[in-house]
Amino acid sequence: MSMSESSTESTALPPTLRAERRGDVAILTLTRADKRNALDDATVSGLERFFSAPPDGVRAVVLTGDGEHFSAGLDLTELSERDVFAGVEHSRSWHRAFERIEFGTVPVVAVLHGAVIGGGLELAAAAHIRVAERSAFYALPEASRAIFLGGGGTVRLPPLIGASRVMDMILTGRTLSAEDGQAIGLTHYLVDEGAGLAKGLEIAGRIAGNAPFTNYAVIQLLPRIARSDPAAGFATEALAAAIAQGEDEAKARLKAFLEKSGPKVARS
Ligand code: 1HE
Repeated sequence: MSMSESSTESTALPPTLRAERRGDVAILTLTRADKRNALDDATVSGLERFFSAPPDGVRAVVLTGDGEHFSAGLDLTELSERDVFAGVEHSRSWHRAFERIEFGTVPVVAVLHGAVIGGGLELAAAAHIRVAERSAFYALPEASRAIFLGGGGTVRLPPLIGASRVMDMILTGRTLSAEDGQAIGLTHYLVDEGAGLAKGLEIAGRIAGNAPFTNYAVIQLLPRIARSDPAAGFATEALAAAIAQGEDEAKARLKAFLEKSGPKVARS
């Protein structure tokens, strides 16, 4: 049953977003294929609402797009009407929405194909895992349009691929293929055309099987520890480790392993 039939959360979504449920995984799809899933204000605010309060029982989200492209980025038709102050507020609204993805309550797997451009790449960078079909291509064409990144890309992309590569992408507008993206760590999983959603669901299903607190601690703490000084990082890690091991779920899973009923780690 789709969530639009079963819960009130998604009734608040704009028509450019569709939420569905597969057990404890939600699929959130950009549905504006006729405009190449360009991100307008209503869509960005819908993303913020969805990720601020994922439906009850959802333990991971797959984020994808209808049509030939994941997202052409910022809806350029909305740009001409903004003055400077409105532009700052607009960028901040994207920051709020994407912050709810990166630092939300559940891990997010982005499934990418076709254009992953500008704000579309900033959106993908806010997800925790990226699956790319071979058609996916990444670009930051802001400079050629005489604008600037505004969806958090200057913050989120450098830790992923290095400030120097982001500099090159912005200044030259060059396009990276899904394979290029894999070589530099942007694409976590490279899959054949049409295989992205199945792979994304498989990964999300595995993630959903983790203890919710561990997933939460990973998405909340890992990026912050990576940006902090090591001494603060070690202290934060130690506290998280102690909290996690005190959870009933951890006790049960460790007991299961010691009693030979828990899973072993398998070779890849
Ligand atoms: C759009 C947008 C858009 C398409 N805003 N309407 N993003 C860009 O600079 C990318 C601009 N788009 C493209 O380069 C191409 O559209 C694509 C490579 C993504 C796809 O090409 P194609 O040939 O499949 O589609 P199309 O014919 O170019 O576009 C189909 C329709 O979508 C068309 O509208 P129509 O009414 O003529 O049918 C396009 O106008 C519309 N469309 N992309 C609005 N982006 C927070 S700051 C972030 C800053 C940025 O994101 S900058 C990057 C902006």
